[in-house]
Amino acid sequence: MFRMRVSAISLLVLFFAGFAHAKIDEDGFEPENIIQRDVVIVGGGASGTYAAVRLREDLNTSITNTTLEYGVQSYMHYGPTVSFFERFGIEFGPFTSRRLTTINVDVETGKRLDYTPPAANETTEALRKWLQFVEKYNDLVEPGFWNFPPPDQIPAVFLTPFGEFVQHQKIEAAVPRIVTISGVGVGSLQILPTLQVVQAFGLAVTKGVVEGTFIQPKTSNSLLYQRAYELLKEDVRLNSTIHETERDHSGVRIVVKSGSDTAKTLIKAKRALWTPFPSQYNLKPFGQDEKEFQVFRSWVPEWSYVGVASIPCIPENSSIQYLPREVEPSNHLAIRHYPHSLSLGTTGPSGLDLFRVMLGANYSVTYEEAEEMVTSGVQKLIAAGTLNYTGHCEVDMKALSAHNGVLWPRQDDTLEHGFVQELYSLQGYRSTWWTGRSWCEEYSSNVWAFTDTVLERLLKTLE
Ligand SMILES: Cc1cc2nc3c(=O)[nH]c(=O)nc-3n(C[C@H](O)[C@H](O)[C@H](O)COP(=O)(O)OP(=O)(O)OC[C@H]3O[C@@H](n4cnc5c(N)ncnc54)[C@H](O)[C@@H]3O)c2cc1C
Ligand SMILES: *[C@@H]1O[C@H](CO)[C@@H](O)[C@H](O)[C@H]1NC(C)=O
Ligand SMILES: *[C@@H]1O[C@H](CO)[C@@H](O)[C@H](O)[C@H]1NC(C)=O
Ligand SMILES: *[C@@H]1O[C@H](CO)[C@@H](O)[C@H](O)[C@H]1NC(C)=O
Ligand SMILES: *[C@@H]1O[C@H](CO)[C@@H](O)[C@H](O)[C@H]1NC(C)=O
Ligand SMILES: *[C@@H]1O[C@H](CO)[C@@H](O)[C@H](O)[C@H]1NC(C)=O
Ligand SMILES: *[C@@H]1O[C@H](CO)[C@@H](O)[C@H](O)[C@H]1NC(C)=O
Ligand SMILES: CC(=O)N[C@H]1CO[C@H](CO)[C@@H](O)[C@@H]1O
Repeated sequence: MFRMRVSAISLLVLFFAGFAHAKIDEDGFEPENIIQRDVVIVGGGASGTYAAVRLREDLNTSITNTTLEYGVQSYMHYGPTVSFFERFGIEFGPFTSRRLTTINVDVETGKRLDYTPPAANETTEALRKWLQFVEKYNDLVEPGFWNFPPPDQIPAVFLTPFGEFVQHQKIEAAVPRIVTISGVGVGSLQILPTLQVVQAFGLAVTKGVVEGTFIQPKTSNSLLYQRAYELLKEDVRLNSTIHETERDHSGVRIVVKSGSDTAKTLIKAKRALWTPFPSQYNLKPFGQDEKEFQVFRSWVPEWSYVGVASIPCIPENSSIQYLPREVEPSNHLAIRHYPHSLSLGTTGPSGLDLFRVMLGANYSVTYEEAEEMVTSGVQKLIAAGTLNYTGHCEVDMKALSAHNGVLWPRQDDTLEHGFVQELYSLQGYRSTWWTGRSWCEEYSSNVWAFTDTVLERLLKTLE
């Protein structure tokens, strides 16, 4: 992970003083601690890795990079996905998921809920309607929001609260599938502008579900990233911390410290490409100016954990869904009407009692609290007699990782005041380009397709 440390004073100075006066003193760096590149990429996840491979290998640019992390479950047959796999010799096949028996329980008590989910044919029917909707507007949002209409021309449906939209279109039956796959809207699904649900569940992913065309690497999801790392490693600085940044129209200068190295390194690049989610915490040492701060200041934080736990008391091949009681008897739209969501589903291999843990919350949750929420969730099942199991059940968390993030601001009139245009006006501003899931639809394939559209524009400015 990439961690940031920066003093409040340098933040104030960078923030308020702008960049007319250089503050990073180059004379303080030994020549071997100065790196000069065309592009420095911050963040080595899906979009950062993709951009690095494309820039250095295909677009003949020199880069400097930071972290690399893990992969996901499945991918869409969309954009550059297949060619990116092929480039690294990643064999893939159709995605198959395990058949699990769902047990819906009350998130507060662990008691089995009297909830009837939509029938499979109803879900399919509703998803087809959603598909028609996202297909109609796809050009406005994918790849990326470059063509998004100005405030007075935004389609009204995008601004409609999702709950109203769903009722009007009578597509309630699509809701459980949309939220299970995307995790969208914890605590606020019904009031989200429909546009934000489109961002979380757009055309490519909907097609993947309706047509059953998801793919997955044959060996592992991380192989792609391992091979990309092997290829790029000369230009990668893992576990680095940004200390200070100066950006202006002529280029960027970033001071980083890597791992346990004591010396700081000065990276001078013509352009920066930022890929992590743009929270105030992440951006602290990146020297936001007033214009950037106005765009990023009021994004909505969201807490999310994914992990694997051994839970011997839950029957194999089940999926426990913790839902608010309001879903009874068949109120699909209420499925996220609770400040957190939790699900536990068998992962296999058989006999090991392993469950994938997915936890989302609209309030701050630490690692310790996340673990505690899982353990107490399991104890509730036992106390409520849902599992036909008495006695102690030892929950052993094997892995747990945070996927927290920030979402677009949610004040009623944000979109109507041209938020999307203001966001995209930052592209190229102060020699800085931006990619990653905060800028487009949120799946790997979408992020890769969008990254190509950013690189194309970035490179034009280097000509
Ligand atoms: C539980 C879960 C399941 C998912 N399943 C799927 C799936 O099946 N299929 C799919 O297509 N998509 C899936 N996704 C979405 C997918 O993970 C994202 O689309 C993709 O990772 C987004 O890429 P990104 O580059 O924006 O962000 P990331 O891949 O998260 O990369 C951001 C990188 O920046 C680093 N970073 C963070 N902060 C800083 C900082 N301050 N400075 C420097 N670096 C920093 C991070 O460590 C990370 O390496 C899933 C997501 C989650 C959370
Ligand atoms: C890549 O850049 C180098 C150095 O600028 C140049 O010599 C080389 O011809 C370029 N290659 C391609 C394929 O553009
Ligand atoms: C789903 O199937 C049931 C019976 O199998 C049928 O009554 C119902 O009309 C179907 N619904 C849709 C939306 O096709
Ligand atoms: C979190 O979700 C709850 C339940 O839906 C809601 O009442 C509350 O306002 C949400 N909080 C935030 C900060 O969105
Ligand atoms: C990252 O760097 C810190 C020191 O800044 C060190 O303690 C830690 O072990 C490093 N982690 C990895 C994975 O290299
Ligand atoms: C769970 O499903 C797998 C196949 O996916 C099967 O091999 C296994 O026997 C099942 N376990 C139980 C307890 O039914
Ligand atoms: C518990 O037992 C009841 C009655 O035999 C059964 O209907 C139910 O499915 C069992 N629950 C689990 C989780 O196996
Ligand atoms: C371009 C760049 O920063 N390259 C560096 C990547 O990281 C390795 C190891 O820290 C350095 O040796 C490279 O110089």
